[in-house]
Amino acid sequence: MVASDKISLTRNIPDTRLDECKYWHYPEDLPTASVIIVFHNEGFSTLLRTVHSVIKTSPYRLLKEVVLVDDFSDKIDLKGRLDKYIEQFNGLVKLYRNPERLGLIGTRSKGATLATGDVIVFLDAHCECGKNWLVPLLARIRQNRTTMAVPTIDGIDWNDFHYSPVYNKHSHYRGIFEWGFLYKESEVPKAPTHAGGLFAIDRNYFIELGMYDPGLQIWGGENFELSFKIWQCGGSIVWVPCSRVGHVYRNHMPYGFGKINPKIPVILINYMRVVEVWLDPEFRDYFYTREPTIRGYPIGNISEQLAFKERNKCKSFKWYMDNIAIEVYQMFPPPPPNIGWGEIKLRTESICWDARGESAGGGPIGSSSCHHMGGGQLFRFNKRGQIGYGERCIDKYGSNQISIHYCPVDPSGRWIFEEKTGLIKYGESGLCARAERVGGKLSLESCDPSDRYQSFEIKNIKIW
Ligand SMILES: [Mn+2]
Repeated sequence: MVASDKISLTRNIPDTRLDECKYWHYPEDLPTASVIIVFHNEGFSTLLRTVHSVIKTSPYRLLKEVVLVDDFSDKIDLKGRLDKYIEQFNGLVKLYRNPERLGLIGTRSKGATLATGDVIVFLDAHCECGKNWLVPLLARIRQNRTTMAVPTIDGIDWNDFHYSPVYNKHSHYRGIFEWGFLYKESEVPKAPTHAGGLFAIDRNYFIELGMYDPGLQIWGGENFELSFKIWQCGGSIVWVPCSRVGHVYRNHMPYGFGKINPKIPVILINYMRVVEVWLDPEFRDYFYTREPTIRGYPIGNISEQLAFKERNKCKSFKWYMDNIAIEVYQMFPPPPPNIGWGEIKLRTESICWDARGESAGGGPIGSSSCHHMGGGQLFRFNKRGQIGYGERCIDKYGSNQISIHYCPVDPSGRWIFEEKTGLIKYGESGLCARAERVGGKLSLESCDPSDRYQSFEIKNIKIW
């Protein structure tokens, strides 16, 4: 915030568009737009810089209003000072406040019902809009009202607010996903998903879609829900290269989960709702192979969502994979089933493999007392010899250590679990994993079935 506070609320940012964007002609009779900005304890200057930037870069006749919806912030400058500040906009900027915490997703849906423009444009509360960013989005929606139009996002540095493109200027990208539903991107043509924060959509179409599933809590997964729903039920998503919006990428998530504190992360509950509604059964398994601990967790009532799908004769997830998200299979092949998941534990002692806070490219992992809570002690051993840890994989490190690596595209590995002896062999190298009883060491040593520190079991854990 110190950096943001020092920078003008009406600064100019670089024009990062392709040259051709400067010469495109757009129709005159475009729909009007309501820009909706939802926030919770946002910085005063980042929020107001977003507002100023929207107004400064949008044609006056097309910008119906800027709708600010405060999701129950408690920061003092977002109270009276904010009300006072927006008076200068003479009613163009409207401010609504939730009487209690509703979450980002619910608040966005609420913003859509409060808006009065033909098109709603959702922006995060820490954005700056590029030159003529709004018109190319509205033009795509004018052409087809069931198209969601997504601007191309530039980066604003959290530390010094430096503005720079994040995408290669002459390449075009699109949003996809991996099987744990971590959001990913790949190069164009049409866009199977969107990152979630910034997009334009016809307001009535969004309402016809039932907006976001009201069972999704706080934030997370809503971009997939809306993407799958749009594509499977006859709409489309396009990324618009001539529309550029800068977004502050932060190294932390200021939008916390408030009082809700279930036994598994809220995001995973949201993902489960999306999986159970929009994925065909065989695809659901891929997700639960990646997130085995949550299978069966109660996700509330989804009958409304299923009825919507039925009523609108929405297409199958297989259709979506075969026609829209075509590169997901190549970039993230379906994970083979796990032969075991949970903690990798010595048979004779409560000592478990432990990632110890390491990540891909970091130092060796080790072992520590089993805590049965997952986290750094949660691994998946698949049928094709790969040991997974979150979206990463476990492999050899140096001559005889073990560490976390980026997974190869092919979901296979060199590990062999020998059920009878409990040995975890590293291919045909003659090396096996060995956990020391003390000192937290985990290494690869010459296989010795009589060494009880080489004899493991893979034991399911129950986290809820
Ligand atoms: Mn953001």
